[in-house]
Amino acid sequence: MFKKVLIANRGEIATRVIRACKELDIPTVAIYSEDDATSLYVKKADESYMVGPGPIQGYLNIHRIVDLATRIGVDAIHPGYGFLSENPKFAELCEEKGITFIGPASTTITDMGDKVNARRMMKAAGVPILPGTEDSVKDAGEAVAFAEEMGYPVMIKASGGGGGRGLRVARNRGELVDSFMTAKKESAAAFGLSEVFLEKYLERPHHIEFQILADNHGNIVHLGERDCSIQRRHQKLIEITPSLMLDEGLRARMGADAIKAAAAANYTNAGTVEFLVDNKMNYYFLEMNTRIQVEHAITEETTGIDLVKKQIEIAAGAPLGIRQEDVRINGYAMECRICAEDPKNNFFPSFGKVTAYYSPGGIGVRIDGAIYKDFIVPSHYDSLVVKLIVRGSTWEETVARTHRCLDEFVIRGVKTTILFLKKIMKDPDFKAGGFDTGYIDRKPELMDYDEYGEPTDVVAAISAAIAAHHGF
Ligand code: MV4
Repeated sequence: MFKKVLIANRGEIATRVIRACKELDIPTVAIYSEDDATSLYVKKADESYMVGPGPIQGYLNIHRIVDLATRIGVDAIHPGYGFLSENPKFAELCEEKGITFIGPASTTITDMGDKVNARRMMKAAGVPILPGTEDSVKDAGEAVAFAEEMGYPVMIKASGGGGGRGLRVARNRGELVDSFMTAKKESAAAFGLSEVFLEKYLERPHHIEFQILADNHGNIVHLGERDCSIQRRHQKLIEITPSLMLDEGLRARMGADAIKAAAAANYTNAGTVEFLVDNKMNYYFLEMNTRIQVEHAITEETTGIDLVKKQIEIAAGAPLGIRQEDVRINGYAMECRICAEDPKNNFFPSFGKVTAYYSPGGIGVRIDGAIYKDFIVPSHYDSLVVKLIVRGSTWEETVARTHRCLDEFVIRGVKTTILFLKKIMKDPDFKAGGFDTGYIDRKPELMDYDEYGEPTDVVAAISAAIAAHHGF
């Protein structure tokens, strides 16, 4: 096993990795920037080092991080999610310096990071992909020719993109010609790669992703799926497992294709195969995420498998030790991402000091977070401050329990998404499983919540007493 693991990340996921290392009895190293100096994960690690005064630069400084690791006897690095987690140059530098990158091979990251290439590899492996171009598209004329053969609407996607960046829908020739050059320019600016490709556009699909685990000895299993359709501007708000729309047959077929996808990519470690599913239950490979994801915990709750510990063990060369037939999905789990944002102000980030904090508890409740009373939510990073992960034996119980937990939550000093999430838990369409990727946009009434929360029983009782006193 590893002698010392460095976590090249911050916040919630750094804490999550430290917890896994402690259970495996592996010493940990945290890195931090100036404004994270007082963060919880920095104190929880066995050693911690400041890697940059600037907010973001330190966490992205490949050479500084690898040099530090080499100097202090670190033999493995966990990249978490975001930051360097899908940077093939970072994985490659680790490989060169003899430090184990806890993730897939740098070549796999490169292969899956290029979306045109990923489509090609999946098609060759027999995994269904959306109709689209085999190569990147050079000019608007070529784009129009493809679109008119395929039929509108089409989606223009950046080959170097992913996760919702660099996307455009074109519903006719005019829109396609207008969008094409802009898409290419934006893609060049954002990803340093101007290549774009076209796909047939699927209206209001479901986003279903399969969790896979693969070891260095050729064993691959899937741990079921997560429905991540509830998102806003490509930011996920709520994730659910298992999906309410899949039956056993479809789950088995998609799971087998997820494994096929992983095998085709020479995948090792934990990964996610994303699919779009239409309302006729056709499914298509979308992309592969070569990292641990924010929403991994719901899969841990229904399968009982600690994904981060598995990542570390796999990276150390251990066999998977799980056969597909051993994987059991128990009940339901749902994650609510609690963000320091103001939903009523276009989800504008909210930062500053947390003046009061109380987190829910009880049966089926898990809190993975990085905040506490007096914590100062820094302004430079992702606004995710705590994840509420709830397990239940049925979907109905899981929804009711999540609402109960959101009601117990107290976070003061910064605005959060808690009340908005509570509103979703009471929405009849949500409760009936009637959601796809268009859900949030279709429901402006979700913004219609009382700024100060629903009156609790106590407040209601006091109000009633006052009303009675005044003779109303
Ligand atoms: C699509 C699509 C419809 N048709 N591709 C958005 C994230 C990126 N990974 C791909 N995305 C989409 N690709 C085709 N051909 C619709 C989306 C999409 C979406 C996908 C998953 C979750 C939320 C979404 C919200 C809007 C659009």
